[in-house]
Amino acid sequence: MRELRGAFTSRGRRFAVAASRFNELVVGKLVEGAVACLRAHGVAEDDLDVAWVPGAFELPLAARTLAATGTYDAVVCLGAVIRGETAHFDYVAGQAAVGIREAAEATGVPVIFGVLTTETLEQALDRAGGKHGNKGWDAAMAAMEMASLLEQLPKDAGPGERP
Ligand code: INI
Repeated sequence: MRELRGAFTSRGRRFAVAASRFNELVVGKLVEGAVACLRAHGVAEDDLDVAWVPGAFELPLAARTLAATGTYDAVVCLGAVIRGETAHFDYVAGQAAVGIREAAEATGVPVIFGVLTTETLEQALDRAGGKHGNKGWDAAMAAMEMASLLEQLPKDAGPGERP
């Protein structure tokens, strides 16, 4: 039996973060967490790009475009959809989730779902460097783990086209 696990040392790897400006008070903290995590694990400044989109609904297209360049080992999507602020919470959150999964499947590049979906702004802040940690950091960890794991998997096993 072989057991395969992704590693978190990421020196030499390249990552993109797609972040939404909507609820930027929250998302800015998620970005800080993700960037701090990637730097702490050896990712160089030149190997890290952050692209801002208007809202979480736009994350899938940006993520798919970034992933399809073949430049990045993984793409981290960061956003915050807060139910209290919108009647179309379910559409925005649902479409972001589906689109982010599809971006990964279409490209074969890990695209990580780091979108908070909460009832209130307070709950979102709790998860963006507050009492429940920073989900941006967690999303970056998932990106590194998946980049490493995919490198170990047979190259013809996955969907999409690996760059
Ligand atoms: N976008 C978010 O990222 N979070 C939200 O909570 C949100 N609300 O509340 O509506 C939101 N809406 C904007 C949406 O993502 C698109 O940018 C917009 O509909 C244009 O396509």
